[in-house]
Amino acid sequence: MSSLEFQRDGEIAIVHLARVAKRNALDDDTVRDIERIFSDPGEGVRAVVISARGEHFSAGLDLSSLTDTTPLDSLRRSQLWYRAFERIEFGNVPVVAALHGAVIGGGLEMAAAAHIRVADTTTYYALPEAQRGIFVGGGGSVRISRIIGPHRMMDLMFTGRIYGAEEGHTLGLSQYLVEAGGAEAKAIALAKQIATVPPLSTYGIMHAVPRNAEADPATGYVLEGLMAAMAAGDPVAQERIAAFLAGRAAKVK
Ligand code: 1HE
Repeated sequence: MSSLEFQRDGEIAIVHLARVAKRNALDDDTVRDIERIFSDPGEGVRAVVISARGEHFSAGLDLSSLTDTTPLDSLRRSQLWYRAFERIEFGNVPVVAALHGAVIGGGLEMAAAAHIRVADTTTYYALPEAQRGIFVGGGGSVRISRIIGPHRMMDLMFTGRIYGAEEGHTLGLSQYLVEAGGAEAKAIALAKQIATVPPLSTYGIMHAVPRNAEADPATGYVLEGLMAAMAAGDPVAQERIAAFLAGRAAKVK
């Protein structure tokens, strides 16, 4: 693998962007590797952390890909990015992104596909595409605008505005904000906790929650009810409920 590192730690896997000399700018090979890894993170993997080597999470699209490009080349690249980030969002396992430094352009589009984002205080967010005369092409106008709202996204794109870690956190770009250098450790701890959620509940959280947020309510209730019925009938749920009723499981305090 050219610019990604893959490590196993029990039931979790840790993927590092490791193209430090180019500030983890995403070239086609890297995005293909992301598609491949997240399509099949490995037998027994129950959660994945995506983190980055160096001072920055990612400088976004490798802008050298755009020299001598045609509209069709760019369209094909977007299709590749859509497939890769769809594998993060709607693959088999939850993904926790550990952010630090620059989370720019396509780097933010990739992070937006993760289920949980942990940022440290060095993190900053920007969408400089339009400043360069281009446009988001990795799903950002769908995913980022859902997180922060289309008007905030328009502001970022029109003005080149940068959000710091605190501001991004307030707007939902991260669910956790930790001290400088602490994002990866926190992401790993969260991934290990997430790995204990039984598979049917995990499936519902990953696949039903975001779909139902977009669905008409009547359809959403049917999907949710079916998901709840499947999960409750699973032996692992029966065991866990029995354990609580017998006083053997943790209380919610
Ligand atoms: C790059 C890229 C890149 C760095 N493509 N080569 N993204 C951007 O517009 C962000 C552009 N990058 C930056 O603003 C800065 O590089 C950083 C703030 C991220 C880091 O600054 P710094 O001072 O630590 O590093 P540097 O000296 O700017 O960069 C180190 C090297 O990485 C240098 O190459 P070198 O051969 O001269 O050593 C840079 O040219 C190279 N580099 N970023 C290519 N992005 C599917 S649509 C998505 C569209 C987008 O993502 S647009 C956003 C593009």
